[in-house]
Formats: sequence, C-alpha cells, structure tokens
Amino acid sequence: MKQTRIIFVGGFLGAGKTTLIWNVAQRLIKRGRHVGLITNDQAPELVDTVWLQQQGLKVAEVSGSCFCCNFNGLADAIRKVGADAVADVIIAEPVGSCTDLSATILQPLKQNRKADLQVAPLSVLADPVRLISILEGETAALHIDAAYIFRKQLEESDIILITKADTLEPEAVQALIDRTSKAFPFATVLPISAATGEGVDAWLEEVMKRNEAGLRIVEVDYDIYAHGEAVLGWLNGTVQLKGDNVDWNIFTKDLLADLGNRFDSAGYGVGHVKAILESGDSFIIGNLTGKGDTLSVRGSVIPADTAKLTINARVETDKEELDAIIREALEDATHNRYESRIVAWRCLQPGRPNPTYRFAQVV
Ligand SMILES: Nc1nc2c(ncn2[C@@H]2O[C@H](COP(=O)(O)OP(=O)(O)O)[C@@H](O)[C@H]2O)c(=O)[nH]1
Ligand SMILES: [Mg+2]
Repeated sequence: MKQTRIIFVGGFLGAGKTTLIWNVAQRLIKRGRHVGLITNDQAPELVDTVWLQQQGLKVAEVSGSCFCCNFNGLADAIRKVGADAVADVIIAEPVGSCTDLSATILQPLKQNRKADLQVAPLSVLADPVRLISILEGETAALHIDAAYIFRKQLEESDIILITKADTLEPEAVQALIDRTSKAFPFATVLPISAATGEGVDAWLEEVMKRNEAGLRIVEVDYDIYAHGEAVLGWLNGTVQLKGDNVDWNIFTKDLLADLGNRFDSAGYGVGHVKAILESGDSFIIGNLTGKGDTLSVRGSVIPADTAKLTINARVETDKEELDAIIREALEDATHNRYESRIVAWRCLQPGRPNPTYRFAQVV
C-alpha cells in the first residue's frame, strides 16, 4: 500500500503556521508532489481555509472541535484529501491553542495507520517575540494558563521552528536558536521565514526524510490546559457587505486597526484576530497577533460594490464581550454607509479538551 506522509505543523495562534503551509505546499507541488491540506478549528468559517482555497489548494477542514477531541474527524479529512487529491503529502494545522498532540494524535496514528501513513516529526512554530518572552519566564502578553499551553507545545516538539526570522537581525536569530536549544535540548531548532523563503527547504528536508515522530509525551495538567483555552473567547463570522464602488482595502485596514485599539484599551490579550475580505477574484487579508502594533495586511482588491468578509478572533475575554466588541466595530465601520448582512456567526468559549485517544507511552 502506498504510504502518505503526514506533517503536523503546530504552534500557538499567530505563529505563522498557515503562511508556512502555503509556502511549502507550493514548493512540493512544483516538485510534482500531490499535496492535501487539513485545517482545524473550534468552529466553521475559517479564514485560513478560505485563504488556502483562494490559492487553489486542496483543503479539508475539521471544524467544531480540535483534532485531538475529534480524531475521527481528522481520519475523515485524511481520507478526503487522500482520495480527492490522491495526496502523497498531507500537511495538517492543528488549532493554535492545542497541545498534547504527541500523545493524542501522533501516537495513535503511528500505531493504527502504519500501513498507509508515515508520520513526520512534530514541528512546532514559535513567533520570536512570544518565544523570547516565554524563555524569560514571562507570559508573552497572554494569560498565564495560555502561556502554559505555549510552553507545553515546545516541550513536546520534535522540531522547533523560530518563525518570522526576517524580522530579526542574523545575530539575534542565532542567539535565539542557542537559547531555545538550551531550554528544549531534545528538539531540533531551526529558523524559518515563510516571507523570504529562508530555511524552508532545510525544514522540508527534515520532515520529508525523518521518520521518527512524536518522540516524547509530556505531562499536561488538563485543568490548566482547559483554563488556558477557556480564557480565550472565540469568534468566527462571515458578513456580506454592500456599498457603492467602495475601497474595501481601507475598510478592512480600518476595521482591524479599530479592533486592535478596542482590545488594547480594554486590556484584553489577543491570541489572533484575522480577517479576509473577498471581492471579485481577489482578496485582502489582515492579522493581529498581539497588540495593535502587530497589525499586518497583505493583498488588495479593486473598488467594488460587494464584498464578503470572514473574521476570526481569539481574544482573552468572554464570548459575550468579544461578540459585542466585534459587532460594535462592524457597526461603526458600516454605519450609514454600507449594508451589512451576517451570513454566519459563531461565538464560543472552548470547552474542556477531551481527547478521543491519549497514549501514555511512545509507540
Ligand atoms: N514577517 C513575517 N511575518 C509572517 C511570516 N509568517 C507569517 N507571518 C505573519 O504572521 C501572522 C500570522 O500568520 P499565520 O500564518 O496566519 O499564523 P497561524 O495562526 O499560526 O496560522 C500573519 O500576519 C502573517 O503574515 C514570516 O515569515 N515573516
Ligand atoms: Mg492558521
């Protein structure tokens, strides 16, 4: 039976997982590989899925629960991209607030799917700004229990990727690699930039060739883990917009900047706020990965009457408050100027993680 290689790309919210997956999928396709992608979220209407599909990639989404708590959903998605795209490489992005993947995903796959899947080393991505704070014993501007999840992700990794290397000086990159290797001596630590492509092939080489995966199972306190997830309100929404020859680029930037201000002034830590606006054949996508000054936007659309906005927010406040803030910001952005119609809207507080499987030992 043909074996499909499956690569899990984990790491905290906003670390750069989706951007890297997109970059790598393109490289693999150029090399003649058939690639299938799997995204994952607590709720449907995922910006990542919309964006990856916009790039013409084959994507299956597991939504409503994380991979660990919906192992069968993951198995279905594997079947789907395996069958539809005849994938020989599958890249899967677990929810950014998920940890314990070695015990709950990698070991069960290694044991039960030996015949058809080759599991690659578990790669965990870390945003350098957050990583430095964690290495200093701080909380990366997150609730202490969310920072616990961040640390557990690193502890269980086979490979740690320091992302966004383009934002640091080369000496700073090397210093951070050294510090990270010291703190997590079992992991291979590599720098990477999905923006410039630096380090991408070196990482790809590791995950395409190495067969040992999930070499460690770490102890995870599920009470802290559950609380670390529950401090984040979660909102996924899609809104249809209508106006008269509107510059939707300005609209998207202003909306995200306004949201950044609102969260900062309320003192709510941002896990990730992401929005994609589609109009015609093009799109603009913006991200906040912390305070308002982390706002980054790329892509653009030409002025048009209609647009579709998908927004995902993971912010340290309760879901009612998150819901109210985002509705208010949308109301202010559209008031008296544009029509807006909500087509999907889910707001939730993640429940306690309850994995389908949890292996106590490495298989
Ligand atoms: N400068 C820089 N920014 C990046 C890089 N990779 C991702 N980002 C940005 O980081 C933010 C989060 O990226 P995303 O891939 O959505 O993260 P995810 O939540 O882990 O999937 C976005 O604003 C990206 O543009 C990189 O290599 N360099
Ligand atoms: Mg993502």
